[in-house]
Amino acid sequence: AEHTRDEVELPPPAVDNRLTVHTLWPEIDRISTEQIQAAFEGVGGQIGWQLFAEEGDMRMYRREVEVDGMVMDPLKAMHKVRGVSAREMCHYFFNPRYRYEWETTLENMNIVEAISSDAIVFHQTFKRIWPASQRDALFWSHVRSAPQHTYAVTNHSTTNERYPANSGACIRLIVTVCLACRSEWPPGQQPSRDNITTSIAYCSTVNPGGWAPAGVLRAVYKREYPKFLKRFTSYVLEQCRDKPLVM
Ligand code: 16C
Repeated sequence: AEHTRDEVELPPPAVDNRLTVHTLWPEIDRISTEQIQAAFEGVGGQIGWQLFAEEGDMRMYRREVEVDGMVMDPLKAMHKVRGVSAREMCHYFFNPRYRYEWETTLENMNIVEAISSDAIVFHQTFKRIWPASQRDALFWSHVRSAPQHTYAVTNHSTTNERYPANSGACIRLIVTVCLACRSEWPPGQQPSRDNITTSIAYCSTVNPGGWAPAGVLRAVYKREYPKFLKRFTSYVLEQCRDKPLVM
């Protein structure tokens, strides 16, 4: 068979057995299920969600949440992209090979544990935001398929003895992120680059882990989230151009 792309590296259509025997599996399964379900729930009826960025089909909402003066605003973004599948979107978000190409907040990324084809533990350091201390994060990342032509990546903070928090120059931040994607195409047709539309729901909650000025944080948030989602979606479109659609 002819392979135009490393198909073995694409998000698998079913959970990898190596993951289901790992000690993190019960947590990964529970949190991923919750996150994917919540991702497609609207923000319409819910109190407190405010629209803060809108461009084309992209809409970003946040809820102002402070705990002991620390900003932990949850973010929810909706977008629509034509010409790429949910599986392709999640492939580029999950696979570390592409991360430096679209992730502009990243300073350094390390693979702590490659659990399976669909789960990896990462350590990342981020660019410093003046005047706060630099941040790092340690999180598992899991990609899975779900009903209705859906694929999703969930990232959630964890711990590891080899990577203790707050031991060096960095303050450890705590993150929960879900990128959930659902593909649609006209009934009675085969999906193709010309007729497929993928709806994206991106949810993120970042606890800065220690003091950072609220005003600076909200300004960074407002600038960086739209920048990320626009950059990431156009990166995937560019990568997929002239390649056969992978469902
Ligand atoms: O989901 C995204 N990326 C994934 C792969 O990297 C993964 C990452 C999650 C970590 C998100 C936390 C990022 C904190 C960055 C702090 C430094 C920003 C410096 C920028 C200045 C040039 O799931 C895409 C993530 C897009 C992140 C947008 C920025 C969010 C800022 C939230 C406030 C962070 C508090 C930092 C305290 C100083």
